Amino acid sequence: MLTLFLTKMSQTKDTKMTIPVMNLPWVESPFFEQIFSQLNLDNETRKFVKQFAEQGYVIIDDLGIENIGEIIDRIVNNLTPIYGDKGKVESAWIYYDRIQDAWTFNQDVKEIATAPKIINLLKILYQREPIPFQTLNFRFGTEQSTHSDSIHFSSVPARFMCGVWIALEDIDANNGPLHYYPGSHKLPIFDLNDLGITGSYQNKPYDIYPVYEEFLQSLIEHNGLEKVELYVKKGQALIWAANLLHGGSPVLDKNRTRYSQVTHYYFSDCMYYIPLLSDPFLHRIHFKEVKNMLTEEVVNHIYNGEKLEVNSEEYEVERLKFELLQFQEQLAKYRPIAIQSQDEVNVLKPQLQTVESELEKLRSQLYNSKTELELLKSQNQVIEAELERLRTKLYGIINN
Ligand SMILES: O=C(O)CCC(=O)C(=O)O
Ligand SMILES: [Fe+2]
Repeated sequence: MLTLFLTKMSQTKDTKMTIPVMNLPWVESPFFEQIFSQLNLDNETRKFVKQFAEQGYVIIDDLGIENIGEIIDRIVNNLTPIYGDKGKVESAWIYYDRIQDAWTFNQDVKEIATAPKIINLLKILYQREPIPFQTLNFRFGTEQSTHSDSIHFSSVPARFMCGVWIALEDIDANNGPLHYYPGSHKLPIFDLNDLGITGSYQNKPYDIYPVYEEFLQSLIEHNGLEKVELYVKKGQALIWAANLLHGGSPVLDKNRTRYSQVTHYYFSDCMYYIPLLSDPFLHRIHFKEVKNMLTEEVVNHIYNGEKLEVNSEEYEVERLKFELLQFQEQLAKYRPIAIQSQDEVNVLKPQLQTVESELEKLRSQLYNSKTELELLKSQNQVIEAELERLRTKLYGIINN
């Protein structure tokens, strides 16, 4: 099967093509129809390419792997005991029902992710070397809201990324099928900056992620996009384009599993980064270290053919510096207030002391007055008794 045919063609002098060679996957090129019409492809390839270019996805009935049924059963059996854990296992991450990069310890997962048939199909679609760089294994439907993988994994030039999703058991409406919106890959790629949000240096980017998800829902409604759920049999697969909107539908039957495996692919000769955490115009790009499963090597970042040194840790250092700066700013803001408060305390303290001694004086005056009052009261009683005695005496005299 023809794979990397396009570069050769566009370089051939005697070709009729006068089509600009663009920094875009040819299946996403504005010149796709012209390129396509001039290529001599067999019918099967034509159908495959056209479906992907127009719809942004294609369903693959078999991965071309012998004993695929046994391989899938082994994956399910071997991963089942570790689902539910949380933590890092060598280079893999287990997060309850999601295992990231099981390919690093499970040969069967890797075999599916690097299946030669898929690699060849991706070469046809992208005309560059596919780089399988991440696997995700799920045991239940993810119920993940609709998104474009382009906000998580992007490239320069854009759109050199895709996902391949394989059913590890039969999927129907009840066990949380994958869903997607045919043709949505043709929309512009949106990131947080398009929504007026600065995403870089976020400590918890997923706190702001719902804003993006809600935006996509509005976009879908506004464009009248149609949702399709993927009901496939064990072993069938779906390839989706970088910007195809997709997600996980609700799990209607909570007793059902939905074993599945996704591989994310980049393509050679690009720069790779995470838009969700980047603001290129603030010089903040979260470059991604990309390890190619096929070679087990970290790939080069390349810009227009030129290899660039990219330090993925630099971003983290800069982010921490930024955080420190913010702390310092807060400190600078509150310090004068604190100093002022201290000054005020210093002024108020003697005033308080004066008031307190005054209060003490008044208190003792009050005490003295009280004793005086008691004294007068008892004198008064003596006088009144004397008066009463004299009064009685006087009445006695008068009455006699
Ligand atoms: O499997 C799913 O439900 C969604 C997976 C997904 O969105 C992805 O791996 O990019
Ligand atoms: Fe995704």
